[in-house]
Amino acid sequence: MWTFGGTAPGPTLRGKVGDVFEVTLVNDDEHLGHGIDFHAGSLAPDRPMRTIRPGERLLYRFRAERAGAWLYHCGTAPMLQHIGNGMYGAVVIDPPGLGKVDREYLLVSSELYFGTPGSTAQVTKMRQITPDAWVFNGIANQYAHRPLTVSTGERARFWVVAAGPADGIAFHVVGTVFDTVYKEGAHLLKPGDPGGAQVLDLAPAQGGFVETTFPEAGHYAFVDHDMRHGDAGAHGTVEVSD
Ligand SMILES: [Cu+2]
Repeated sequence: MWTFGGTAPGPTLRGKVGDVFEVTLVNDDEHLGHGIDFHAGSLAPDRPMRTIRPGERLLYRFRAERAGAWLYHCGTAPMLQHIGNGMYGAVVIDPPGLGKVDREYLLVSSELYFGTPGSTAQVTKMRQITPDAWVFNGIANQYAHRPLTVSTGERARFWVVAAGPADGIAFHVVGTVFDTVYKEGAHLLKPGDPGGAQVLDLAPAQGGFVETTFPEAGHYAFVDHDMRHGDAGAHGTVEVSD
């Protein structure tokens, strides 16, 4: 894989509106150029998003002017391969007045492509969107094996960012109704509203969060409700106990 800092997704950045982020990118790849593109800030891409060669470094400084769950990714062409090999991550900028919750999670969804990075076989899978798995936080089924844990009646917030590079997500938690949906910088639903929601739908590079409470003890699956994805790695479990 190609990564930011050795993991896919790369490190999560968290802050509030007005925060300034300074990131130093060092390209320690022996052969390929790489770069970085933070969706969370506005600036001229020319210098900060430029591709740097092996051994080079750059300083990327941006101010988070607006709240949201933002993608960052390598901006070097072909981005299908650079993102598809793991060069993506999330920046979470809290909306002003964001309420307290008992549990908070961040799930970055993506496709996972095995094979030698950049090989014809791997790139063919990327172009045809036939990944080896669809995953949350880089690993297929990891939260089925290690469930997220919540106590009965607790409020949980799930931040979700869709890294793609090709597919979005339909995030659903079996057995729950979302009373809060925040997508791309705006609340679609708040706890006092009469309606509820079942899915947070995100196109590639979009982000948001949902909140819900778990009414009783049990095992609540969370899935990408595009079942091609949910059945192939993009599912996990919330284990709720009294
Ligand atoms: Cu790259």
